[in-house]
Amino acid sequence: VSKRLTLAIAVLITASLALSACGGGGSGSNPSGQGPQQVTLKAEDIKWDPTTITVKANQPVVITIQNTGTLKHNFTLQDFGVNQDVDPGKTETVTFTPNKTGSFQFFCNIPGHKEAGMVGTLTVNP
Ligand SMILES: [Cu+2]
Repeated sequence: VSKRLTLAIAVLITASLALSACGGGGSGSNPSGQGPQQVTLKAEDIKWDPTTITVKANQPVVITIQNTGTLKHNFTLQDFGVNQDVDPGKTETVTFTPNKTGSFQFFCNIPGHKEAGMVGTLTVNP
């Protein structure tokens, strides 16, 4: 058996292991026994409360956004493709799975709000 073939087999085995580890889906298959990471975020006129969110990578995150202000607000998290409007007095939820670690900016995309301070930081830990 050539070295190259051995390597190819090793890669295949690793890939199938990784696939089976991610498989399963559905409820109750989370090895840590926890559900999604739940975060509640308030959109106020004109700021976020809290302004920092910390989550773990590769686990679903559910953010409940409560607009407690009198203006329409929006939650944008470009790095993970999240863009959700929230009307005054309304609550919306967004779900995403952070697939990279680091610090990412979230903000309100209503004109002027980001500039006025509706900016926060999502930290994704390994
Ligand atoms: Cu806003």
